[in-house]
Amino acid sequence: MTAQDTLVDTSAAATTLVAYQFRDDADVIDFARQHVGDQHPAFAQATLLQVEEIGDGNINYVYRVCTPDHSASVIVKQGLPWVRIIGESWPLSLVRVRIEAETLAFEAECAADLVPALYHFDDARSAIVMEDIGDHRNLRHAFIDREPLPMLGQHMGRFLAATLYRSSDLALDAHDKKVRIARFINPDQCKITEDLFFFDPFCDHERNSINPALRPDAEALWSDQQLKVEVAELKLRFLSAPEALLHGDLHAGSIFVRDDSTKIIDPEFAFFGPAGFDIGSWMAGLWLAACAHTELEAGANNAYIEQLCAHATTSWETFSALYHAQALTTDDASFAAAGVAERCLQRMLSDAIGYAGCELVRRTLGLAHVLELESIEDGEVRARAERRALALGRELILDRHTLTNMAAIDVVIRRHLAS
Ligand code: SR1
Ligand code: MG
Repeated sequence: MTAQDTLVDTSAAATTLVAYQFRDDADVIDFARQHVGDQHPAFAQATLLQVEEIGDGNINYVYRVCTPDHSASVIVKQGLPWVRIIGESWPLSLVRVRIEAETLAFEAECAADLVPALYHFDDARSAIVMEDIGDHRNLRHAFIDREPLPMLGQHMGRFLAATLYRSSDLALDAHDKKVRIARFINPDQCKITEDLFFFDPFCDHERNSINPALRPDAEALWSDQQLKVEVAELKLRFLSAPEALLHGDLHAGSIFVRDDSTKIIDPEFAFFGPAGFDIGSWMAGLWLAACAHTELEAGANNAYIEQLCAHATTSWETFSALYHAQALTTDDASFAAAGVAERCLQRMLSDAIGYAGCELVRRTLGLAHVLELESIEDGEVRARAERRALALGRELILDRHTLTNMAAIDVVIRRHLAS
């Protein structure tokens, strides 16, 4: 169970041992045994356990501790004070591990079936023990294999509606909300997003990774002054609008799936920010996969592209219906007036479309790319798919205030996918 996106040049990984770091397999196994207990009796009673390091994400170490026949298992995730695949030259606060644990607990209150169960958080060792969801597979691979995933849109819409509403000002007492905002201040993780999502891809930054065949398109985008102003506005809202507790990194690599089940993992980027950020990050993941499928297998993928577009529509429809229903139950008289819920939803949609646009651009030009596009081996062919993502991203950012409903957005998406 790891979160997947792809980074360039991962050669300089850290070598220094940190005092609290797991020393060896036995150390990981002892830690898991000690902290699972009643929550997973079959695991607690197992006499023989083994461990494998399964992390292929960018930031942390992830271990599966299991019986030899894999009949009982848990996941142990440990953070070091830097980005795993870069090393000590990119330090990172360990507060992210506590924030991940507390966000998982909050998400479980909202939608227990859609997240792995949290068994234990250990501050001293910056480690989390949680449910193994190894019977699910990463959504990126499911997308590449064109899995239909009939429940995906409904599950994601429900997750977003529950987490974003229940951490909002409509649901929380104002004092409680301020305490929560403080508890989820997550500056190092936010700084990664502020840089990698909102800044680098919109200029010729050394951290970018750009397909040479796409270079002229990137240069044209960098000279678009109107676009920079719109991205600045989106970044300002990211920095200054603590509307709801966000997952904060809701790309397809943070989602695991079965036909009948969806699990959202890895909320280490959680903080109170604009609700549309999570919604847009999620929808952009669908549209990035759709862009990849325009070139992955010529002529044969229209049906799957249709399904990906339908997931976006279902996600928004499910989200907006559930959010609206919850908003009508608010205890705060200020927010009970007719039309408040609709106004909130309109704002979230235009933000979501803007943030989706940024995600499309950053996964095409920035440091961290997506496997769906990267799996297109031929650079010229990949550039055709990436060009669609770039052009779509730009239009969504620029037109987010006039694209006021999902039907209009869907028309724009399909036009770019067919271009
Ligand atoms: C160095 S971290 C690069 C990216 O991976 C994470 O999952 C976030 O998406 C971040 O932007
Ligand atoms: Mg992650």
